[in-house]
Amino acid sequence: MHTRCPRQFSPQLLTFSPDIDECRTVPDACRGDMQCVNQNGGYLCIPRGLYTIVEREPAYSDTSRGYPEAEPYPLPPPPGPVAPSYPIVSRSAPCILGYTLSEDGTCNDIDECVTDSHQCNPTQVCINTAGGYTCSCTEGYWLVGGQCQDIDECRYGYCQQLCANVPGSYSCSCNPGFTLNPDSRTCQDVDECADEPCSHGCFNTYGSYMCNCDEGFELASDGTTCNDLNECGFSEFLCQHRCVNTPGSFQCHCPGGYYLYEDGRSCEDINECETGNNTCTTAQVCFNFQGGYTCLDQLKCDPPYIELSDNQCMCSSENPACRDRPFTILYRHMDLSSGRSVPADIFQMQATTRYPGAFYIFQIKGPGNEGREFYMRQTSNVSATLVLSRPIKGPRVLVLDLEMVTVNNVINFRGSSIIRLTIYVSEYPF
Ligand SMILES: [Ca+2]
Ligand SMILES: [Ca+2]
Ligand SMILES: [Ca+2]
Ligand SMILES: [Ca+2]
Repeated sequence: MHTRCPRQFSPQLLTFSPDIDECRTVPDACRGDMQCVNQNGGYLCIPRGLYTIVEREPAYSDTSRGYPEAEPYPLPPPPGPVAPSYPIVSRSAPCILGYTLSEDGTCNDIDECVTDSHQCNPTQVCINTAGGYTCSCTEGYWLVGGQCQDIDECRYGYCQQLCANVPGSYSCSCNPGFTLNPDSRTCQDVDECADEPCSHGCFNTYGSYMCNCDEGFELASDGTTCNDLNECGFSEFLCQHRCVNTPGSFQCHCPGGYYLYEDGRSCEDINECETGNNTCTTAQVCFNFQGGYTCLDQLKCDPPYIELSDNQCMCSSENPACRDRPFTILYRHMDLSSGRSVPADIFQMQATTRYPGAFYIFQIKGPGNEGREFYMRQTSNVSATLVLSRPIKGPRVLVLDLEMVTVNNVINFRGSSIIRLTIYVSEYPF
């Protein structure tokens, strides 16, 4: 029988015409894990392992699908064989299978998809081909047992972090601290520090970030703000006198009469007599002590005493009024820190003249030692030490008369002299 169909549309003639094997000639005809299967007049890309041999026209084509071709992921086991579909046509038709005779006598391809003469499964999509048709699955589905089933992309690790499978597709998302890349699959760390979430320092980390604080601050429980450290609360010994907390630091303060030493913590007495920052007149003598100073008036000896030197009064033995009075009164000044540990030797006195056969008695006389903070300890025949025996609290000014009695029994002599010691006790133990 003669047909007037164009030669190139005749499947019978195609069978005999030399087909080009694109799978051999075209480099990378199929990408990824797709296997190239040569066809008459073309080739197919199908997932590897599904078919080892494809005969004639396959019952389905997967070339339109993007996933398995683009992404080399493992695939499920191959489905069962699918019967090729051909339209049923009358043997008496003048055209070959799949073609129909038109009014002008030519054979035209039957669009089985339009004429509804295909046998594609309802889940499948019919694609018309020259002389036949194929049943295919839409994107996101694959053929399993003749049915198009959703590909569970999550099962095959399409997403780097979080995956949600949906019919025909999937969607990736990321854990907190990550953002989805433009490829919609991989995730990248968010640089949270770019938004300056920390009140002080910020360190970006993979999947998170960390705040830190400047010196003198500590991280609050919210992990981002910094609270001042109250250094003064750490130790009461941080400052010698008073600690004042400041944001990020602390400051030591000293009482009046002191300056803050260069260590920033201890207090040193201001020597007002040396700095000149005092109110003493030229007639007075400036006496410095811990935390203050005093101006000593020029010595005036009360009669019958007469002035012997700048700091000593004398009562002449020739003066009857001087009988039973100390021969000399020597004026001395010293300072003493409050709370000084006891016992402490604080003052030494010594006989300056030694009479043959004489001995000496040292004692504290008069007011000034009512609290019995002091006693005299004789250290030799001619010397004694004033000992502080009880803690003493300032500010106080004490005046002690330290008496040295000279006794000479050979010549029946008894006389005394006094050191009038003024002690300035500071308010603070420094
Ligand atoms: Ca899916
Ligand atoms: Ca981060
Ligand atoms: Ca502080
Ligand atoms: Ca001073």
